[in-house]
Amino acid sequence: MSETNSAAGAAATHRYTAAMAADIEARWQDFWDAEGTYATPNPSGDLAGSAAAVDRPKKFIMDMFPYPSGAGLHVGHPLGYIATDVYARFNRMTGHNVLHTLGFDAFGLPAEQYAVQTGTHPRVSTEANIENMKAQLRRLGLGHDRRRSFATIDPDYYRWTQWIFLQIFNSWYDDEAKRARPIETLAEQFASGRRQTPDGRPWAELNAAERADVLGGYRLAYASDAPVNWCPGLGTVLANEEVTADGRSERGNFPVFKAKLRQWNMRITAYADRLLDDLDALDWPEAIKLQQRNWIGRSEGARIDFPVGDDHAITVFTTRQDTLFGATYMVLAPEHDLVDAIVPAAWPEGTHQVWTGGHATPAEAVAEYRKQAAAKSDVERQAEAKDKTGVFTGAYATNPASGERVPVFIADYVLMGYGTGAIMAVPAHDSRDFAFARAFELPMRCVVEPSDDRGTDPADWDDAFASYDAKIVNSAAGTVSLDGLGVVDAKTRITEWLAERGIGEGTVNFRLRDWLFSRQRYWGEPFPIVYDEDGVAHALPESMLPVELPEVDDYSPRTFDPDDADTSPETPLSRNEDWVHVELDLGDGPKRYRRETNTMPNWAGSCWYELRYLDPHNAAQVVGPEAEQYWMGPREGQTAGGVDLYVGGAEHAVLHLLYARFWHKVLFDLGHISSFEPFHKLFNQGMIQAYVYRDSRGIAVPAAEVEERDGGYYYQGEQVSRLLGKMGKSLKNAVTPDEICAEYGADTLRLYEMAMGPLDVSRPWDTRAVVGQYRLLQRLWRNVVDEDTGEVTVTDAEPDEATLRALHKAIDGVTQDMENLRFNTAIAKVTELNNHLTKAGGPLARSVAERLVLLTAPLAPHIAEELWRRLGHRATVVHESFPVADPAYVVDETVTCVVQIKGKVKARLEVAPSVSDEELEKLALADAGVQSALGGAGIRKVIVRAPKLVNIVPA
Ligand code: ANZ
Repeated sequence: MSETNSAAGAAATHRYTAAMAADIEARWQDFWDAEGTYATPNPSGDLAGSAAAVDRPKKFIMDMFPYPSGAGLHVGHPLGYIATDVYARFNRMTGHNVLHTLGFDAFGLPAEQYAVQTGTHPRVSTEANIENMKAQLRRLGLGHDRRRSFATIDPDYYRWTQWIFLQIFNSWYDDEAKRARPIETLAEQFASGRRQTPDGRPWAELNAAERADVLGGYRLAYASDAPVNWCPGLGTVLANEEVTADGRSERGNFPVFKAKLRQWNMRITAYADRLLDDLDALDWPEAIKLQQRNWIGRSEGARIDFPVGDDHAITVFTTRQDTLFGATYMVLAPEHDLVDAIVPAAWPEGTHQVWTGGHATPAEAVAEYRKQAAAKSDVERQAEAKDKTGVFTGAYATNPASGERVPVFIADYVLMGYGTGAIMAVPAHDSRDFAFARAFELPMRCVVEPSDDRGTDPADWDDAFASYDAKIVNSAAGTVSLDGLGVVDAKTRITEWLAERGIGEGTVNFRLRDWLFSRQRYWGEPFPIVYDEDGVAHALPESMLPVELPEVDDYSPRTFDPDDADTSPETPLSRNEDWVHVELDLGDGPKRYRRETNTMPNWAGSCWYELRYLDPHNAAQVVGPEAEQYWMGPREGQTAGGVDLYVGGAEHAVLHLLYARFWHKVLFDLGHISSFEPFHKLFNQGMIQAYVYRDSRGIAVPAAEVEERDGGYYYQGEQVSRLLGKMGKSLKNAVTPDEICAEYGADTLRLYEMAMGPLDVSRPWDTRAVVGQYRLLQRLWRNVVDEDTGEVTVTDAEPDEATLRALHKAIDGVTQDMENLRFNTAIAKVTELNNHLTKAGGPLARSVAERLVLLTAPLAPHIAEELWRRLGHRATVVHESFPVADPAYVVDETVTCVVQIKGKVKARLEVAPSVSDEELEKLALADAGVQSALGGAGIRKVIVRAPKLVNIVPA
C-alpha cells in the first residue's frame, strides 16, 4: 500500500482505500463462488442455475483461452478477459442468459521443454501453472461459470479430441454431396461398382490391405509420404502455417527442410471452397477475413496439356489461358516427375551455350541444378529478384494452340507444391518469365495489346506488360482465333476450344495445402490409432478412448544439428516399448498391434473447445444436441450459428481460426452439431505495450528501477534508452495484475485497462496513470457513503432536472458504448456523471445513486456489489436490470420546426435536433393544427428539411 493511501485511511476510516478494496473484493468473490452467481443453466437442466434464465435470449461470450505458462500473467494478458467480462455482465443485466467461462490450452512445447530441463513431468508443472493462473484470474473478479472450465490435457477432454480425430479419420469428402460422409458409404460405392477402384479391379478382388490403401486415399485424416517441413533443430515436423515466410520454424527460428516422411495429414483442402465462401456469413474484422482468403488462395484458371513427343504431355496450370499464343517456352519444377522421362541422352544439335550451363549432357545439367535448388527454401525460390536461374532439359513441347515447338526448362522459380508444378511461360506478359527469357535469350511474343506507348515488340520493353484490361492480338491459328477479344472473353473462348479437344479444361486451384497433423513430441494427445503387422492403420473403437499418455523417462524429442537435412525424427513415445506394443481384439480376435507414437499438434485441443463449454460433463457425447442448438445453433442474423462474441489476438488469423472452422464443418457434416461455423463474431483486442529500457550494451534493464530526470532515463546512474515494445519477463518490464491489485484493488485495474483506449488498439502501459481510475472509484464511493461514519447518505428527494439530464444522458451513452464494446468511452461517461454529482454537492437522491451503481456494475463489479448491498438490497447486483434511459431527458434541447402548407405556416413543433426526415414528416402530419388545415385533402408531396422545416403540398 502506498503512503498516501494509508495516511488517507487513517484520516477517514470509511474511505475507499486499497485495504478496503481488498476486503470488499475478497468478500464478494467468496460470495459469488458460494452462491454460484455465474452458474449458467442449460435448457436441458443438467447444469443448474437460475431457472428463469434459459427463457431469456442467450449470449455465448468467449475468449481465446490461455496457455498456462510458468511466468504467470502480466497486465497485458487479461485485457481481453476483462473486456469480455464487462460485456458479459452488461448482457446479464440486459436480460440475457450469458455463457462465459475460461479453460486452459495446456499441451505444447514450453511445458515439455521445462520437463526436459528439470525432469518434472509436464503434467505436474502444467497443473501448477493452471492453479496459479486461476488464482490470478479469480482476483480480477471475472464472472466465469467455473463448472464449465477444463484444460485440454484432462483425459476427460482429450478423450473427445481423440474421438473427433476418429470421426475425421472415418470419413471422406463426397464432392457430389459437397460434404463429409462416413467412410463406409465410400466402401459401398466401390462394392456396388458405382465408383471405380484406382486400378479398375473389382472391390471384391482387393485384399484387406489393398482396400485400406484405397480408402486411405480418401479419408479426411490420412497418413502419407508427402514432402513435409522437417526441422532437425526442433526434432519435429511442422505445418506450413508454423513455418515463417523465410523458411524457418516460427518457434526457435531453426532452418526447415522438405523431407519425405510418413506423417498424418488432415484433408482441409477438401473444404477450401466452403472455408472461403462461408467467411461472408461471419462478422469478423475484414483484415482477418482477407488473411484467410489469401491463405486459402483461390485462383481460377485452366489446365492445359502440352505434348512432348508421342508419349508424354506436360500439364500446366495457368490463370492466363488467354495468353496461350504467347507461351514461347515451358518450365517444370526441378523436382517434377516428368523431368527424367523427357530428358534426351544428348543436347539437340546447336543448343545454345547459355541453355546448357556448360554441362556435357542434359542429365548432368539437370542433376547439378536439382542439387542447387534443393538447398533453397520456397520463399528464396520465389523471391522477386530479377536474376532467374534454370537449365534446358533438352526436350521440346508443342504449344497446342500455335503448334510451335517450345523448349522445356527446369527452373526453381516454379514450385512443385503449387498448381501442377509446371508452367507455360509467357515472357511478354509475366515479369518472372520476362526476366528469365532475357537471361536465356528466349523469344517473346506480345499477345495482349499494350495500352501505353511501349509498342508491340517486347524486345524494346523494360518489363512485361501485365494487364487484364486490354485486347488480345497475334493469337490466331487453324481453328481458333482470339484476336480482338478482351481478356475475359478470350479466356472463355480458349478454354472451350481446349475442352472440346480434350487437351485442357477450366479449373480452380488453391494455395491451401493439407494440414500436417503429427508431431514428434511427448506432451500432446496420442493418436487413437494402432498398426497391424502389415503396417495397416486401424482406428481404435470409441470404447478404448481415451488413449492416455504413458509415462516415459525422457520427454525430449531427439534433436539434431539444425542444418543437417539428412536426419529423421524419433518420437519420445516410441521409447516406451511396453506401451507401444499392445494385444487388442479389434473384432477378429486378439492380435498384436503397434501404437502410433506421434502425437497431435498443439492446435488440436483448441479446434473444438467452444463446444465442450456447452456441455462439459457429458460422458456420452461430445456435446448434447440440445445444448449445442441452444447456444450455437443458427438463427436470424447468424445463419451459420456460432459463438456470439469471440475475443482474442489477431495473430491467430490462419492457424487456430482456420483449423477450428475446419473441424467444426466436419462435425456439422456428420450431423453432430447444427452450426456450421464456430465463431459468429470475432473481435481482435489490441496489445498492452510497455517501455523497454536498454543500457549502452543494448541489454534490457529492470523498468521498475529506471528513474526519469531532466528529460532522460537513468538506471543505477547510467543513462538508458527508452522504446515502446512488448511486455514480458525477458524485457524486464512486466507488471503483474497482482501488484496493481495490491496497490489499488482489482476494480481499479479493470477500469484502467478498459479506459486506456479503444479495445482494438494497442496501448502503452503506464503504472503512474492507474491512480486516476482509483480516484474515480473513491469519488463514486464518497457520493454514496459518508467517509467518517460509513453511513449511506442518499435521500428520498426527487432529483433536479439538471441531474436527471446528466443521469439519463450517461445511461443512454453507456448503453450504446457497452453494446459496441466501447468501454473506454463508457468509462468517460460514468466519470462525467460522477463528477457532475460530486460538483452538485449534497446527498444523492436514492434513484440516482442506485442507477449510478448499476451503470458501474459491469466495469467495477466489487464496489458495485458493496454499494448495492449498503443501499439496502439483499440480492446480488449481477442479475439486476441495467438502467434504461428516459428519452425525454436525453435530448439536449429542442429546435422549433415550422410546418407550412402551400408555403403558409400552419404549425410549430418542438423537436430534437437529431430528428430524422421520416420522423419529422410523421410528427408534422400527425399535428392537430396541420390536420385541420388540410381539412381531409389528400397530399401530393411533402418536402422535409429536418429539423427546421416541413412543407406540405396538398393534392
Ligand atoms: C501463364 C501466365 C501468363 C501466367 C501471364 C501469369 C501471367 P496465382 O494467381 O498465384 O494462382 N504458376 C503456376 N503454377 C506455378 C508454380 N508451380 N510455380 C510458380 N508459378 C506458377 O498464379 C498463377 C500463375 O502463376 C499461373 O499463370 C502461372 O503463370 C504461375 F501473363 O501462366 B501463369
